[in-house]
Amino acid sequence: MSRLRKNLAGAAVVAVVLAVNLPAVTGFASRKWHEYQINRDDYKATHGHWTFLDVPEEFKVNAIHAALLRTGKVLIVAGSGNNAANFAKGTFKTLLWDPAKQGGPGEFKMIDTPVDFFCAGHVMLPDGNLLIAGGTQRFEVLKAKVKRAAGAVTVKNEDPDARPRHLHPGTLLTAPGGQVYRTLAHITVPPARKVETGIPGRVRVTPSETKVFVESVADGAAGVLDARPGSVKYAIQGLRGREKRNLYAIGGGMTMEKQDFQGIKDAYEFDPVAERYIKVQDMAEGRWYPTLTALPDGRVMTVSGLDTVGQVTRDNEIYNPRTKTWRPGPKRFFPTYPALFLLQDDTLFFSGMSAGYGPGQLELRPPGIWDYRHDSDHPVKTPGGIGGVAPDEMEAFTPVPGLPEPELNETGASVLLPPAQDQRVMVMGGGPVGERQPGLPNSTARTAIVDLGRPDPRYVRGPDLSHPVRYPSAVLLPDDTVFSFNGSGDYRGRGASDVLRAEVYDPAVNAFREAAAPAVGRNYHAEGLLLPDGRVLSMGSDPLFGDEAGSIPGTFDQRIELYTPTYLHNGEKAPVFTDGRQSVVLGRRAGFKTPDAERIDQVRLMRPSAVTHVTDVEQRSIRLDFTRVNSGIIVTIPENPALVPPGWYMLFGVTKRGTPSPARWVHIQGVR
Ligand SMILES: [Cu+2]
Repeated sequence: MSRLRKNLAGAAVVAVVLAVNLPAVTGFASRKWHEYQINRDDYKATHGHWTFLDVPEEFKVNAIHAALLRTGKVLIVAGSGNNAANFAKGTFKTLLWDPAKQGGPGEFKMIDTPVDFFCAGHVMLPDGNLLIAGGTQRFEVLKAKVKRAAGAVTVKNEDPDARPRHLHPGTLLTAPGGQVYRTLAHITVPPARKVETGIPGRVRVTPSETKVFVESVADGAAGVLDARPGSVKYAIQGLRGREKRNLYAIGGGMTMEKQDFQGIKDAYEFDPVAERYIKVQDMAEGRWYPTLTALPDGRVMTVSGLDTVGQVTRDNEIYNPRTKTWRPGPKRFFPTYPALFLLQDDTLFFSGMSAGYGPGQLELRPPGIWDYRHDSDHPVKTPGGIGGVAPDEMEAFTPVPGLPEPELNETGASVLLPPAQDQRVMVMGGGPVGERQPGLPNSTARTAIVDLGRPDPRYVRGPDLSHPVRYPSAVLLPDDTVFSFNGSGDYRGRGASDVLRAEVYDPAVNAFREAAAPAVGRNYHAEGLLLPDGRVLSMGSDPLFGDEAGSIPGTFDQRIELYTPTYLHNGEKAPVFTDGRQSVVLGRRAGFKTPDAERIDQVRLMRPSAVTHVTDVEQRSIRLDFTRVNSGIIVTIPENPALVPPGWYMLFGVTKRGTPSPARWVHIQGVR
């Protein structure tokens, strides 16, 4: 550890001690001194400054998802807000915040929310609509509350000439031993598929498969069934004749274990101009904790998530915004909310970080490069249960070695470092899979960086964060630094482990520098994003407990904070753009008017964030070549859509001292 790093870490510790561990007796004086310190101009110029956003009571929501729209407004999605009572009542919330109207009328607006988007995935589409897919079908049932044995089955139909068959919830299934189970959701079972074999008169019939979750009709252990996955054939009651022979269910054991959350198949586009959700085709799979990544042609790769029966799906799907429909994508297992970035050679990089669910074995979640266009996609047997990976599944996937502390791969942040042309991904912090793992720390200060432009990329350790944390937020800033803040030392802030931490990573010197500490500790279900005026929004936090001992349940923190980086406190007048092109095709040039051309040293094109659960695969900052002319600058947009996925971007002009202009929104269009 260099001396500089030691000093930085020391200073950060002092700041946190001041902020959180004030003894009651000296509290008042210390707080006053602290207040004075952080409000001094020279402190703001070196550390930045935090303020609270004043949110009227009726607009307070559980901020679980957030996206910056091309109108400059921020969509803050709660859905049920991780609140089972709201879920039961069907109370789903979305808040729209307009930073440009701060303190004025129309600053906040509630948006009608059609389904429970809690734990959906989201991504910007080329036209500026936000695709939001998945959400909550059913809350989890903890083991202590499980009253009846339950499990997932697959209903099969072997009849290619049958009509689609609807089965109501409550449909009864009988196991060979006589135990009876009832289905818990509506399903529609399609007919079997006929495939020509090439031999005249002979077709091969592939039964259709539809998943459904069932529970025992009998209470308690009477319904428990000990069996291997797929080994039990269940008869569906009430069927006769041909239907009875062709329609049945296959499943495994029925247990009294914890029942996981289940995902919905629903997908919507949020229109930022009409300010409403528009229903599009359902996905084939239910998804809860999926990741959506924009592809160069405007389509969206959608992976992972808990499906309609609460299992991590490996059936990925691709959304086409032109037809507003879904097609199956190549099958591949990822843990939930995987950090999956588009690289400039049109492959996808999984950083190794994820949030939430999936088996912990490292061989099932290696970081690596997925050549999704050349994935063979033939059905793969999955030894070892759900999400098992057969060897042939690795053929389109090149693992990237070298990640330090590889077992600490959950709830860490991942960013494509600025500028995106460098093709370097950094991971920060994180913890073990699940609540805790024997022999492993509950969180890490580790960072690691991989240069994906190299022939054989591997992770190398970066400078440590000032504290070990899970759930760190990481936001790209227009001056090519990364703002890293918040997080907790333990699972969901347990043991009062929130860290009032903020620091800035500068890729140019590969080091962190301390920033002003936020006032609110934030852990699970928290997020941050860059605003068009260069500030950073910070919100959400969903602690498991409300006290250090863990004796009372936690409450969601609805307070919102804003961070003003040092570059807005350095005394320099920010450059401004007064006019310019609103729409530019990839590879073309475009002029932007500014009286500050001489002072503009760098130009960045920044894709707005769509963030949840420590996962933001959208934000990226692209360096633009430019020339100065009399009345402004002329920029050149790179021509590679895998570097600049089509969509709306923020254009920032940045001075030598790092002061950004307010952003100008530019619509980057693909070549048709
Ligand atoms: Cu969650």
